[in-house]
Amino acid sequence: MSEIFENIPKIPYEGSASKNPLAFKYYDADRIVMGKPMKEHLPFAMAWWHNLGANGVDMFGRGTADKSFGAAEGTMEHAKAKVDAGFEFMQKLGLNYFCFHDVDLVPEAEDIKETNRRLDEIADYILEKMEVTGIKCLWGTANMFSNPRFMNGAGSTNSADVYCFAAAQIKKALDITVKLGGRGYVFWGGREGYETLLNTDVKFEQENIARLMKMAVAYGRSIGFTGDFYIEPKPKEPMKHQYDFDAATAIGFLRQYGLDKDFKLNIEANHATLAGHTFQHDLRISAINGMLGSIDANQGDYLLGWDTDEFPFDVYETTMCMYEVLQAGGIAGGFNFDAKTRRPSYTYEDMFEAYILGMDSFALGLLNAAEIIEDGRIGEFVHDRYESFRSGIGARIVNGETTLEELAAYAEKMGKPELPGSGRQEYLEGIVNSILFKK
Ligand code: XLS
Ligand code: NI
Ligand code: NI
Repeated sequence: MSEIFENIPKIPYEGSASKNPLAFKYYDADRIVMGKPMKEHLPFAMAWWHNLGANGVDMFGRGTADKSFGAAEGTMEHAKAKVDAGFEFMQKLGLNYFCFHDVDLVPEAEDIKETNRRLDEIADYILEKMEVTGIKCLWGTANMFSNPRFMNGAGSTNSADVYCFAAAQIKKALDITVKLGGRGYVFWGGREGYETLLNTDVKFEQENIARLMKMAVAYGRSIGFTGDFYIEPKPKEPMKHQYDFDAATAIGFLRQYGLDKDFKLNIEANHATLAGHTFQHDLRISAINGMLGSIDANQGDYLLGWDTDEFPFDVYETTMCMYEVLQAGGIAGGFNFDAKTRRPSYTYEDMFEAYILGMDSFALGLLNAAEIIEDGRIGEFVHDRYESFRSGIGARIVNGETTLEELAAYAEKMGKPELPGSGRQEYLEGIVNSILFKK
């Protein structure tokens, strides 16, 4: 088979002094960090939709990038050309995983039976490539937000017929995910929300979403899916208000409907910041609840209020992300680059340079986070900050041995507590800088 990215070699690691745009500066797959090679800490995945589909189209203009890969778009030849391009791309970058929506793989037909036939055909084709290359599937999902039928959502729609259509898509997407050995299955509820409460029964819609997820879990387990289901929280866009607002909201929902044993979260950086949180915040909330499943690795723009899906560049962010991941003992999922090149970056080289940036930013994040942990000053500070709860009245509170009356009596006797000790934020931020920047 002829090469698609003809002038692009396999991307080597050359170190931080390298000026070669098509080389890794920090991502050294086999370098051992805290006892494990980088590639195991960082199971990177290619997002089929952005990398092989997004052509830079926006609300003001048509695409700038050619993603036809030599075939007419909307055909099965094109679907196969995307597979060829995708596997060549992943191999050249040393990416070991990919993620997909059903409609990223094949053009949707008028009749779902025909769409499903096409999905079977492409899945066989992908499987052959997986066997030859050793590349694996990180997760699959069904696109239940683009087609006009989903204008009012999928699980949250007012139409029982549309709900059944959503079920059919999930069933098939699960079949394909299982066939390709996917580690996870994602629900991103892009249109599971509302525009106005004047026409919406929120309670009913949320219950219906839970019913659909329960059926998905039952079906998935019945066909041998042993991985995690994920909710990918996002507060808004495309809907004004989305039900899976952030990690805390999604965890509450999963627990309320008894879905928390089968589900974890897929945390996307840009979604966390849209919710008014840091990326690190949503990772921490997921991790402490045993819900940190996978990561959509991208970044937003603090000046723009939408999901810009940029490639990770901000090394403070990737450092804090990896600080959370290392402390959580790693993740069962991976790091999916749910990111696209900017509209004026329309060449094949741009596609590679974008992934190199993202992978290098996370490699730097990993190295920095490992050093912060090994340095120990920050961990020790946090530990010491709660010292007053390790003995005396504090220890008795933690052990559940006190009553409110007793604490009130203790306070009265004490008179006035001392100030709780400096938080020393500036000192701690200085430690982070001294680890990040060694001039
Ligand atoms: C959109 C989401 C989407 C999910 C998969 O904002 O990030 O790409 O990751 O449906
Ligand atoms: Ni997103
Ligand atoms: Ni995403």
